[in-house]
Amino acid sequence: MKITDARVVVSSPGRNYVTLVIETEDGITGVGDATLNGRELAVASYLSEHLCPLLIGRDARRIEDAWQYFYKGAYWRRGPVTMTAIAAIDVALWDIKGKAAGMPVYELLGGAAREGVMVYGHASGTTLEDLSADFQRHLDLGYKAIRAQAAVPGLDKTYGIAPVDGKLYEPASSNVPQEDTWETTAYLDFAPKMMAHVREQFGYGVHVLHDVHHRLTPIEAGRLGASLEQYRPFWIEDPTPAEDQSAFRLIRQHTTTPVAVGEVFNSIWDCQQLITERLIDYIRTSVSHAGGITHLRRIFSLADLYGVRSGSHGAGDLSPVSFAAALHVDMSIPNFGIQEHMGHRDPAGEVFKTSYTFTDGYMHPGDAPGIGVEFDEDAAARFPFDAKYLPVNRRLDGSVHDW
Ligand code: CS2
Ligand code: MG
Repeated sequence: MKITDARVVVSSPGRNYVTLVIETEDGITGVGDATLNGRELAVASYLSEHLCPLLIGRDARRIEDAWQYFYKGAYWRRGPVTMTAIAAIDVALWDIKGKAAGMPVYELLGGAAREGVMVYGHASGTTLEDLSADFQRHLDLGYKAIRAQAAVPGLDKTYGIAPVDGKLYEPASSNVPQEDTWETTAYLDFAPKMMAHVREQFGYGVHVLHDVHHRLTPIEAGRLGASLEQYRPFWIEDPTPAEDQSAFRLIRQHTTTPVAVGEVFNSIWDCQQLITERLIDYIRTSVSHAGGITHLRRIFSLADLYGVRSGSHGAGDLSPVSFAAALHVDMSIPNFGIQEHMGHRDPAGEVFKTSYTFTDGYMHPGDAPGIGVEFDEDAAARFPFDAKYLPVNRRLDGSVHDW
């Protein structure tokens, strides 16, 4: 099954997405998501200039060989750009294999290990009252798990607060990086109050998650975890930057609050110590930034040996293509934990025709052959790329901090 064409489509239906389209001599087409928020054109160029020419003539059925060829053949291994590009190829080839077999990809991965995939939505508010209203809205939609984020009093901008017009939160919203202000003490004093408020309002029958977004030192993260234990969060996410995997030992020494890390990871090596030392409870690596379905399954298999469960990233800047692929992986693995489901801003649905469904807090990828997403290139052409940057965070003294 020779590959006859491989092309990159950069478009902006609601936000920027980079989509790889691979065609075979049999007329079967597969798609992969190559979006890297704020650095989209780097991956688009890596694919179109360096990898797509090498795809032509390859056998589309040889997914593992392609993965090894583009990983080891790069010489310069790992990194978000390389691994997002490889991920897009990998997902597109799995899409083709499913279509050729007439089966949804999860069937090729061993079939359904569950009836549905529990997802969590994003509730937020500039005040605790607004957070409660958004939290209730997600409960009314049927979510069993909801992330809670609220503006920190005294800080003019806080991560994760959706606009009041009901649009989905989109951090990459300006054509130069927005500069946010951060003060850890104000956050550490406020976070327990926010969690207490949510539990007082909604009880303990719903999973409540919280994203710290890389902003604490390890000992501050241990203090946060300890202060939240009585409110039983499902997890605290990215409590501290994870380049230093051994730093998580300090967090474990101070709290039993579950820890989730990994959305910025792009290979098994980024999380090997975190998993094998059981320093985390959920690994958040995504199908679009960690080398595709092939590599993500390796990471989750390693995690399974150590009692670590999956909790994949699923923000709006991962396109419907990678969200669909994520659901196929989620359906098939034994150590599934939870799947982030932020949704996608209109008019993404005009470009990505999806098969996945949401019912009472659970999602299913559908049984369309492949990953179940039809990509409308003509529609994509109506939404040209619109360069946007993620924010930069500064402490009150003006020094750059983790965003
Ligand atoms: C966030 C992401 O959803 C999350 O857990 O950490 O929305 C993250 O901020 C974006 O993906 C960055 O592009
Ligand atoms: Mg996050």
